Amino acid sequence: MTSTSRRTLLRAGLVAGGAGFLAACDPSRPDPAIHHGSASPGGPAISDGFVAPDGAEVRAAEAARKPGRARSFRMTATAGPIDLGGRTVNTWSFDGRIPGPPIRVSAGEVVRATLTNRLPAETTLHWHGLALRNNADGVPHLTQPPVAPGAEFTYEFTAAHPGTYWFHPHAGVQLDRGLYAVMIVDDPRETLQYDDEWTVVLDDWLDGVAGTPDAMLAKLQDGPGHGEQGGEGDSEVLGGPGGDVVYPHYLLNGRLPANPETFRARPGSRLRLRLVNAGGDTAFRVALGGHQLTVTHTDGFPVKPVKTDAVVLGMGERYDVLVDLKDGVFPLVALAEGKKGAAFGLVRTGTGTAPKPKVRPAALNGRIVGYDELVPAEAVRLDDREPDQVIQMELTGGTTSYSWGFNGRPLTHDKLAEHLVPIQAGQRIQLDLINSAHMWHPVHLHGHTFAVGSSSGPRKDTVNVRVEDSVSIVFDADNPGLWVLHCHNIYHAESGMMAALGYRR
Ligand SMILES: [Cu+2]
Repeated sequence: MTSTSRRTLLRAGLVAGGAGFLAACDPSRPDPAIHHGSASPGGPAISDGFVAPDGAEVRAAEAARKPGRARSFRMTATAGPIDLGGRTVNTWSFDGRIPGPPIRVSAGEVVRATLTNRLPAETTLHWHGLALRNNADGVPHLTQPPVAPGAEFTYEFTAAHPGTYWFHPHAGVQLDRGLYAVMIVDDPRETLQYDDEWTVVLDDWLDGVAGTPDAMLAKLQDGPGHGEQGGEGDSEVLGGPGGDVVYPHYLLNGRLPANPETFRARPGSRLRLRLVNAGGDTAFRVALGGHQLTVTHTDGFPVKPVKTDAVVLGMGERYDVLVDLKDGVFPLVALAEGKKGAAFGLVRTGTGTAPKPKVRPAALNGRIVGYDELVPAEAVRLDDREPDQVIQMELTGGTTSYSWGFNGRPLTHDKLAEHLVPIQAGQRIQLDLINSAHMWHPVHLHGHTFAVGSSSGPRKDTVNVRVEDSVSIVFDADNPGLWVLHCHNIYHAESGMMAALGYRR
């Protein structure tokens, strides 16, 4: 993500993309890539010719996952006060905790999760990164009706692939409140050797301190010029502004830097860190003072182990890293990329005075591993194959109008089913993400784990597209249904930067 050679590489990948139609970028012309269905009032649009989220093809794909033992979970989305460590805010959370109670299962097990909605708004749950059955994907008006206040909804799906995942609502800007939690899918044949494990969830925080996320969205959208709230600074890694929103706080596992979480371990032990960015508008640059990190997974999927000083996580991204711990007290710092401030935690293996939250370890300015340096583990590498279809998705919009979209078309959840981009089961698909905007975008595809750049690239479900850069992503259409492609900047997504791919029947 750091090097100019990657840009050249990816541009070459675009040119070499092969045949296939190109979506029109002129919004005034009908788009040949888009299917126009007819909306039915209140419910999802009728999408003739497309696989339904609960269709026979989806049921067959789920059966092929060989569903194992079922595990039941309950979570209640609720409004109320939460202590962030010295400061109590009124916010929305799962079961009064930030992050919410984690879910942990073994690969192949069936998750049966019942959500109770005690919020004053409709909500859903989306299981970020999982290739799951389409009608459990949690996209309102596309894969399910929204869950009304006071109502319950049960999600049931096989967790087929091991890894570090997370879940959050797919409704409005709710994920920029406290509504997020981690889901870990253990590998029954885990080969990684380590002594301890620490899951670290990073977040940018304003709710109950500087208004609400809904008020922020309204402010960003409120006419020309009002979108320019950010401007704290540029990020070399992201190629431009860090984001649109100025946050008063950054949290690590729901805690403010002044009162951090401390992970205790033995000196000489090996720690597996599972890093998750649950932020709304902030990328984080993460380093552990005095240590190198060995990246073993990104977005749940294994890579050939590679050493680095720091990693940068866009919103929605995850990295698993191994660390051989030294003797002492060490700061885990997650710098808000292109912004002011950081999330902060501590690793303690011995005696000594804890470093202060303002500390900035040298490793933050060391080597940052880029996508082009990540090589997928052999078991998850896509086979070499020419794409059957190349789809161009231009990332359009800007902070002035605060209208974002793909190919010049802003879409909201209730309009996705009317504008499906058709794909066919069995195809190798290449999506060219072309960023013409002066803003970076972490682009997330539901239901699939693509390869970044080309078939030999690392497997991921969320990819940062730098300012005025392009990235191709490649995947096999092997999970029938209707799947959202969207920016994981929640303010961009809610301002139109969403699209949906539909499997043709
Ligand atoms: Cu975006």
